Amino acid sequence: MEFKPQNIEKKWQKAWNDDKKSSFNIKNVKDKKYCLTMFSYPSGDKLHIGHWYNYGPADTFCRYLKMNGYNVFQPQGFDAFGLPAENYAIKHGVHPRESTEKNINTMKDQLKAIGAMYNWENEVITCQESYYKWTQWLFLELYKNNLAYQKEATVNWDPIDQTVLANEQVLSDGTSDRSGALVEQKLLKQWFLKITDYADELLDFSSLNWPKKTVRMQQNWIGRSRGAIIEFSINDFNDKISVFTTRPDTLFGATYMVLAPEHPLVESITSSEKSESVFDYIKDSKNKNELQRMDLDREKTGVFTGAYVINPVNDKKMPIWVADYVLMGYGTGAIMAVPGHDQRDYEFAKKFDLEILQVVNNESNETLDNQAITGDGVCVNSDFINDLSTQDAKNVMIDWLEKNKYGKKSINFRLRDWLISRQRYWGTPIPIVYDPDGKAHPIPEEHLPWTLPDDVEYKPKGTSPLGSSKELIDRTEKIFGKGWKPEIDTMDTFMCSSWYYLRYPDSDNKDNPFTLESNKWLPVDHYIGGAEHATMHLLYARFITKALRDLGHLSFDEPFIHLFHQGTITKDSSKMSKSKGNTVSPDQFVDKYGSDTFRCYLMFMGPYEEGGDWNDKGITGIHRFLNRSWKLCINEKDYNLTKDDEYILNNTIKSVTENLSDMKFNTAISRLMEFVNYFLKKGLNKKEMNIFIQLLSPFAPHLGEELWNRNNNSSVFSSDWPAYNSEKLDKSSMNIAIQINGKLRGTIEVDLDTEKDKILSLCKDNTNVKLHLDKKEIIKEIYVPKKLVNFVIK
Ligand code: ANZ
Repeated sequence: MEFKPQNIEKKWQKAWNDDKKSSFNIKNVKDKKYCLTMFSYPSGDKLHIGHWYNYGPADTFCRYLKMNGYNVFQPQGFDAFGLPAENYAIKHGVHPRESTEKNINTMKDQLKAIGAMYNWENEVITCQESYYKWTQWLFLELYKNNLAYQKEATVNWDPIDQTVLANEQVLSDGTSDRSGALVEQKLLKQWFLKITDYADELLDFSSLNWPKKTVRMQQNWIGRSRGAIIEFSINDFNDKISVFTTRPDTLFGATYMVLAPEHPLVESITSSEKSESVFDYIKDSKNKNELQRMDLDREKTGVFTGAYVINPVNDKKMPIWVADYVLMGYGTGAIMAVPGHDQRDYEFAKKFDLEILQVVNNESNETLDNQAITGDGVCVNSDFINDLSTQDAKNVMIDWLEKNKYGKKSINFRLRDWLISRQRYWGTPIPIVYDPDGKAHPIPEEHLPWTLPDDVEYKPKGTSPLGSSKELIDRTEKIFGKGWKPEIDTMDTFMCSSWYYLRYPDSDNKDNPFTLESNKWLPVDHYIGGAEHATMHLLYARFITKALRDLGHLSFDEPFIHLFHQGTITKDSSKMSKSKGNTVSPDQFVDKYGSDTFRCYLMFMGPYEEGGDWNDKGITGIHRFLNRSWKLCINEKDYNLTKDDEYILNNTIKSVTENLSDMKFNTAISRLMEFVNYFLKKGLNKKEMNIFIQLLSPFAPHLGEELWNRNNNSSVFSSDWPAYNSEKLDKSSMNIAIQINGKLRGTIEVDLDTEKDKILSLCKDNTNVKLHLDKKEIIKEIYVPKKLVNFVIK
C-alpha cells in the first residue's frame, strides 16, 4: 500500500473540524492555551508561502500542546477593512464588500488545505457590522475618557492612497509603508488616540517573553529621554521660551536659541526688519517632511529673528534663530543650541558664524577644530559645575534650576499620539456627529453600529468618500436634527486589529464586545507573526489593552505573553511580493506532494525565526521521508529492543519534545529522520510504532492521523504525548567501530568505562578483524575515544 496524501487529507480535515466543534470546551479555561497567529487581511492576493510559513508551524505547535493535555484555542479571522482590500476592489471595479467577501472565501479554502485545527466557530471578520459595532464602542469609550481627541496638526499625507497616515506607517526613508509614495506634510484636523499617556508603562516589558529585537524597537520608538526643561526670558518681552534638553550640564555653552518654524512665538518676537526673511523661511519649510528635516547630512538652513533670550546662568544675551532642524512635535519645539557639544548646532554655528564654546573636556582631549565634542566628560568654563563629571553636573544643574525657578527635571518621549482617522471609504465609520455649530458629539450607543453607507463614490479623491453619501447625511439629520452632520472619516484598520483578540472567545456576543467570562481566555498565551508589526500593531494592541484595563473592562495588563516572529521566506533573496512578481503559490506543491510534505518542508528549511530563500529542490527529500515513515508504520514487528534501540527511542522522544517546546521544528524533523533511518530495516513493535506516530503527527498531521487510526480508534491528537524514560538515556555501553587502514571491518559494544588498552585488545579479538590482521605488522593504533579504533598496517 502506497502513501497517497490526496486520498486522506479531506477526510481528516473534515474530522478535525467536526471534532473541534464538538470537543473544544470554551468553558474549560483551567488548561487553556490561547494560540494566535497574526490577523490576515484579504487583499485579493491568494495565500502565499509566507502565510503558510506562519500558519503551518503554528498549528504544529498547537497540536503538540493539545497532546500535552491543554485545551487549545486557535481561532482565525479576517482583518477585512482597509486599504489592501479597498485598493483591490477599485482596481477590479467591484464594491469592496463584494470583493472582500469573495477573497475571504478563497483564503478560507486555502487555509483549510493546511489542515490546521482552527476554531472556525469563533471566526471574526472586522468589516461585519457585528464586529465594527464594537470597534465603534471602543472608540467611544476612549473618547468619553479623554483618550480620543481631535486636533489640527501637521500630519503625514500619502498622495497615492489619498489619506493621512500614522507616524508608524511612514518608513525611515520617508515613504509610505503601503503605497511606497513619498509622504507629504499637511495641516489637517484629525482624530488621535492618546497612546502617549501610556508611554512610560509601555516601556515595561517585564511580564513578557518577547524577542529582544522587538522589545528594543518598541523602546526606541517610544524613545524616553531624561533631561530638563529650562526657561529663558526673552529680552524686552514678558514671554518666556522653554526648551527641552538632555544636556543641562552644557548650559554655560549655550550661545544661541533655535525655534521650530511652527513655534507659536515666532511671529510675535520677530523684529520688523527680519519679518520678511522669517516669513519666507517658514513658507519654504512647509515643503519638507520630518525625515528630511532631521537628516543629519543636510546643509543647515535658518534665519535670525532679531530677538534675544537671556541665559539664566550667566545673563548672556543669546540670539534667537528659526531653523527647520528643530521640530515642533518634539520636546517644546525650541532648543538651546550648544554648538560646542551638539553636531547639528556646530554645523549651524559654523555656517552662520555664531559663537562656539567648549564647556566639556573629554578623556581624549578632543578639540573643536572640525566637529562638536559630543560624549561625556568633565565640565570646564562652567563656573559652579567646573570639574564635575557630566552625570554629576546634570544633577547639580537641575537642582540649581529648580531652586532658582528657571526649570525642572523632565522626561520626554519620542512617541506621538496615534492618528487614527483616514480619508478613505472602506473602514469603520467614526461614531461622531457635529451639531450645527460644528461641535462634535459622540453617537449614543443605541445607534450603533453606525453603519458604513453603500451609496458612496469610494474611489479616493483626497476628501473623505463618506461625504458623498446622501443616505448618511439624511440618517444623521433624521436622528439628530436639521443641520447636524456626520463625521466622514473612517478609522485606520489598525484600530480593528488593536482589540480583535479580545473578541474571539466571545465572537457571537450581541450585547457586549466581550465579557468577564470570556476574558478568562486572555491574555493570548502564544502569538506568532511577522516582525514587521513591531512598532505598529504590537504597540497599538498593548496600548488598547492597558486603556481598557484602566476603564474597568479588563483585568490584565498585556495582550500577548509569549511572542514569536517567524522568519521571512524570500525568493531569490528578495521579499516575496506581488509587485515584484516573485510570489510562489503553495497550491501547486500541496496538490502534487500533499499538505504534510509541504508543511514539513517549510519547517525543515531552517530555524523558524530565520526563514530562508525558497527553492523547491529539496521537497522530494521530505516527501521521501514521509513515505519511509509510512512504510515503517504499516507493518508491525515483534522483538525485544536492544539497549541501543531503547536509547534511540527515548532520545528521540526527548529531543522532539524539547525542540517542539522551543519551536525548533527543523531540528525535531532531523531527529525523526534519524529515527526512521535507524529503524526502517528492523521495523517497529506496536508500542514503539505508536510512539513514533505520536511524535510525527504534529508535523505531518494527516499522515499521523491515518497511521494512528490503523491501530487505534480515537484521534492521535487526543492521545497523551509520549514520555521518555531517562534511565534509558544513560548509555552504559558504547559502540566502537573498528577500521583497518580506514576501512570498516567490524564493531564491538563495550562498557562505557572500558580502558583504552582493553578496547584495543578486544578489537583485535574480533573475528573479522583477526582475519584481516593475520600476519600483518601493525604500525600504528589510533583510538578516537568512544567512537573508533583504526589499525594502520603495512
Ligand atoms: C542642548 C544640548 C547640548 C543637546 C548637547 C544635546 C547635546 P533626544 O536624545 O532625542 O531626546 N532637541 C530638543 N528638542 C528638539 C526638537 N524639537 N527638535 C530638534 N532637536 C531637539 O534629544 C534631545 C536633544 O535634542 C536636546 O538636548 C536638544 O539638544 C535637541 F551637548 O539640548 B540638546
